[in-house]
Amino acid sequence: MLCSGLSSTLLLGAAYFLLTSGFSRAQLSLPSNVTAISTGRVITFNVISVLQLSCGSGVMIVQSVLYRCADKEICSRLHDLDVIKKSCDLKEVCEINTNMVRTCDPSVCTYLDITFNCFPAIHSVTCEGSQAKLQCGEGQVIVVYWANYGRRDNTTCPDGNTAQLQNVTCLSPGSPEYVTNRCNWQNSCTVEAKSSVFGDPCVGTYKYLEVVYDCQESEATSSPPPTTVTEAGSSKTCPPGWTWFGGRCFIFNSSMKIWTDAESSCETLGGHLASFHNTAEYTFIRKLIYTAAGSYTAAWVGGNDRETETVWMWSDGSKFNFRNWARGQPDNYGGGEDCMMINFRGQDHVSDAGCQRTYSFVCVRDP
Ligand SMILES: *[C@@H]1O[C@H](CO)[C@@H](O)[C@H](O)[C@H]1NC(C)=O
Ligand SMILES: *[C@@H]1O[C@H](CO)[C@@H](O)[C@H](O)[C@H]1NC(C)=O
Ligand SMILES: *[C@@H]1O[C@H](CO)[C@@H](O)[C@H](O)[C@H]1NC(C)=O
Ligand SMILES: *[C@@H]1O[C@H](CO)[C@@H](O)[C@H](O)[C@H]1NC(C)=O
Ligand SMILES: [Ca+2]
Ligand SMILES: [Ca+2]
Repeated sequence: MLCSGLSSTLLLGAAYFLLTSGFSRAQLSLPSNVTAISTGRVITFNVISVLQLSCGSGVMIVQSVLYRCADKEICSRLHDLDVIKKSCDLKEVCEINTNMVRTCDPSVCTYLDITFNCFPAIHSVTCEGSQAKLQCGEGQVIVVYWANYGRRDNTTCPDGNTAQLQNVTCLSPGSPEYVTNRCNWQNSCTVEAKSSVFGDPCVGTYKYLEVVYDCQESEATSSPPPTTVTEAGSSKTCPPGWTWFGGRCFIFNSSMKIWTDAESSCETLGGHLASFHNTAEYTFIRKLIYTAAGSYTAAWVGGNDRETETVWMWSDGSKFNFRNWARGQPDNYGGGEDCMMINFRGQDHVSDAGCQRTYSFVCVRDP
């Protein structure tokens, strides 16, 4: 399949059309008065097969996907934009395999150019059967932009057996209204990710609730008036230097330590090495590192199987439900890898590593 010889002006027009058509089909949008805080662009030559798009803070909407081909010709396919939007829209970080999306002739079209906008919002994911907790900082209120109870890919909430992950077009159109009514203008709120609440849009599929929301200063929101915070402890603040997320405080420390010394260092500060229990927390921790270090520096977190091989625990004692290990991990390589690290070689990659290695680390504590 060779590239068409469209001029770049024509092609950009086409890309815009594809964007608007793909948009309504996927039912992903933000209110039109929410403005982008930044734009991102990833240009890659065809040597790279896995590409990460990331909004340092906020969620993305992919705008265009173009291949640049020999003799300055440009190639674009509806399919590619759809695939990338499906994986990335309204997420903070996403990974795409360029082999999956390449429909233009790879021998002629040697680089891929993706543009996206970043909007100020939080993307929360809660697996079926659990309770979503949306929470804003002190003096802030929740504004819900979008929600879906169902399944849109086969990698989020992978706990079900494979057959329960097959339907990736499972949408419940009533979700935004339900979550908005329940949570808007509150400082925090909880929503059960259950079919008894949303109805069952696809029987036999293991579902999850996604909510995209923003926290806005309550003074800035004129009507309806924000309700008073009644939930005890929901709006405590973090000590200086710590960053609040989902009711806990996190800090990145760039000093290189072996895992046990890193854990002791966190304990000295009233906490433990960080734990995470959903994609939002994991993504937040990566973003925290990126913000502090300027790159996705490799770091220790609290996961470990030091006590009993293959029985993973968090050092803060919270329930260990993590499963999205990097491919082939944890492998207890060489018979002695009992500590969890993230950002291996700067990648979105969680693995077990030898506890005597030294890495930077992330601590968590209560507000
Ligand atoms: C966007 O518009 C809606 C009403 O259409 C309004 O309630 C909301 O406050 C606006 N948001 C911003 C960020 O201006
Ligand atoms: C998820 O979908 C991809 C692409 O459609 C497929 O290659 C992969 O095998 C699927 N994984 C599972 C667990 O079903
Ligand atoms: C997936 O679920 C939707 C309901 O949300 C249904 O319309 C669709 O037919 C299902 N697709 C498959 C492949 O089962
Ligand atoms: C990082 O850890 C070291 C060693 O425990 C400690 O001296 C330092 O204060 C920590 N830095 C921060 C920002 O907490
Ligand atoms: Ca081990
Ligand atoms: Ca390993």
